Amino acid sequence: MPSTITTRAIRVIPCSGGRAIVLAGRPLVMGVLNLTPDSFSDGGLWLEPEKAVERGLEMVSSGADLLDLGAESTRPGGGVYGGGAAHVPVEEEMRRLLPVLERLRDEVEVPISVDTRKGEVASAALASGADLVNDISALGDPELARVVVETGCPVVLMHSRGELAQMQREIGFDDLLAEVVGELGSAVERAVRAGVSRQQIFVDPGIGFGKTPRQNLLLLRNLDRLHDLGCPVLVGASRKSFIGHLTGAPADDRLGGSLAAVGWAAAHHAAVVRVHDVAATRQFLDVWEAIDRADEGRE
Ligand code: HH2
Repeated sequence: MPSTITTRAIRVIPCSGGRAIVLAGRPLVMGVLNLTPDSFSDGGLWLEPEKAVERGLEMVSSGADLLDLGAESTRPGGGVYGGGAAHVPVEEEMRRLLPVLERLRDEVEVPISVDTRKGEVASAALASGADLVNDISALGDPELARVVVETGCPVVLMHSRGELAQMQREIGFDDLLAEVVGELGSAVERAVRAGVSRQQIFVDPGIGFGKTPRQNLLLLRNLDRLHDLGCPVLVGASRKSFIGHLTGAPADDRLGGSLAAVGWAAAHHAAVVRVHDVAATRQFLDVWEAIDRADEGRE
């Protein structure tokens, strides 16, 4: 594996509420907290607000550098997920999200991201203390772009094509890497034209969103290509179905495969890894980083 982290420049990305994302050394660990009944690997586990807050606190004490709160599953239809995620109305998404966000905001220091495609939800979440927006539709909702511009918060733009219900049924890349990088680049330029600061944008290849298992592997294999876009890269491969496809393991038993993807992402300069298993990921990355820095000569 190439050495990566010792040469990385420190970069501070300010959030809207006064916190900041500090990129230096190993990739930051973003802990996934799904406040949904139907997420593909942990649906229903954290629906109860008390349990969700406990889970968020546990992830932070296990070493999460960021939390990502989502109140709408976005698993695509077709492929292994049948009809895909159910549509969640704005009011329901906010009902699931805001009480947990408000409690966690008071109790943790790390930046909190809201995983939403809806401007109205993002606006309420940012007003309730969220620090950044993670949008799998890459600002498909113009209202969401407006909210990001108005608050100046960081935003994750993820690659996907078409509607969630259809994207696994309509996979059609002629040149996977050129198209994913090109489309993400267009999303970045659209966001910048709408007024988003380029310095606030993360890009994400969208592992599992409208891609075959092999295409997911190829995107990870060629992660370096995403750096051409000049934005920090976030990778969300945790427990995804390409790991099940390779190994036969069910979604709640894919830690080994998820860590392989984390190691690969770390070796290829990812800035953030989005994961369900925070403690194991931190242990993996802390040891990985110690090996990478061993030449620096501290005991
Ligand atoms: N993957 C999921 C959700 N949000 N956001 C980004 N930026 N990148 C990803 O790869 C990504 C994401 C899907 O995972 P999960 O949240 O565990 O499942 P569900 O959508 O079923 O809630």
